[in-house]
Amino acid sequence: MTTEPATVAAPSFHDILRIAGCRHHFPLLRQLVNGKPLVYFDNAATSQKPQVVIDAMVKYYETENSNIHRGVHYLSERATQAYERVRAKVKAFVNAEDQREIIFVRGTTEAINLVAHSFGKIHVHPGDEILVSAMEHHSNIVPWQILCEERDATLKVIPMNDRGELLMDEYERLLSDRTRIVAVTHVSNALGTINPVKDIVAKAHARGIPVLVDGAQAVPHMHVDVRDLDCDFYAFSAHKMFGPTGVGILYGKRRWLEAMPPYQGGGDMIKSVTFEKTIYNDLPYKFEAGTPNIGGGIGLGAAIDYLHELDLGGVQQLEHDLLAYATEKILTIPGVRIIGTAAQKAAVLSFTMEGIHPHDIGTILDVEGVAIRTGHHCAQPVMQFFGVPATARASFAFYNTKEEVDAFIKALHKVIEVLG
Ligand code: 7TS
Repeated sequence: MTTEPATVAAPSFHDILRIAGCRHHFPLLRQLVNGKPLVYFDNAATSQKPQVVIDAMVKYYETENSNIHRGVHYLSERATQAYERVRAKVKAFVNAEDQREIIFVRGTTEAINLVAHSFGKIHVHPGDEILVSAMEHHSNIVPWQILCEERDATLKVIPMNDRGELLMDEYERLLSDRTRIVAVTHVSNALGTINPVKDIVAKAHARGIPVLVDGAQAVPHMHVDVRDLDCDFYAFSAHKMFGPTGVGILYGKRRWLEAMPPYQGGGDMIKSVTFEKTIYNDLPYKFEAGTPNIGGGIGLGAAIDYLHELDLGGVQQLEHDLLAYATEKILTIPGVRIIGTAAQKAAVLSFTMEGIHPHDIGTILDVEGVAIRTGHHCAQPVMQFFGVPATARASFAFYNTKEEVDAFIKALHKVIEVLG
């Protein structure tokens, strides 16, 4: 399995056609918005769900709903087995070595908070340093800032160039004897940059430093192989990969997870409790306190099956073509500035239009049935770096089409007509 786009085997023309034909699996996409066919270009915020994912969750609630890991009755055992089967699917999906390395969490945000809290508690001390990149989502900045404040440690930042690519020489210079962890995004939600995470991991490991990768924007678009990347932690959310909200995954290498203290206390994460002493459960349950999002987990399992059928190599090619097409078209519009022009990009097109606030672009596009996100995308430091308060962002999924890009471009012309 490969992780970098350049090395993914080219999918056949037939595969591309087949994937493009999968659009009808998504019932939400059939609706009109403001009397116009919906163009959903806000996939980086959350993707739509195929019917099989919706059906799997409905079936779970109709036939299997029960609490897990605690009942001896029929339904509880069925629900437990179904939920644990999803863990096995996730393990295969990211090619983890061991099922115990797969922790169910609420999403990427919780996964990173878990590591910052639990890893930080034993490994980060006064004077230590934590290294993040200049293009992180707030969820991969703030948990580390909280930790630094608590532990009297320092947050260091890997800089980027004006295309939105990390400066790898600077990165190497920033790695020091005081660096306790590197936390970096695989794909930037605000810029689309695909970072060379394998190289980032190798350089950190050469100095014995572990690496957490924020995979929220990577898993819907490319094969992720945590053993190939050799990362120590990998975090992602189901809702960005065609699954439900409220569930996500923290992958962690066993040797780290074994040594880390629990993040939250409660049911399921214990072996025994007395008022004098509690014995914690084994991995992965040590990090899974309380009743989890069982129905959401079932939906995640269905989303993984769906992606497996789809073939992520083909998805990547299709989205790449769509991004190239949209980029070419948008640059014909006067006053457009693309924010994020890295050589390696995933399906994100962030832009500004001269003299027009991004929120106004979003509002007019909405009237035309086109859904994009406008604002700082929870990446305010990225906005500061590029000297803009906000951007408009179109983000694509494999079910989007060139006809939709045309509708989007037409709507942008309308923006100029109205406000330009
Ligand atoms: N990391 C990245 C790179 C993200 O893009 C997001 C969400 C998160 C972490 C947080 O994920 P969550 O599922 O825990 O919320 N990004 C976006 C976005 O770009 N627009 O809305 C949410």
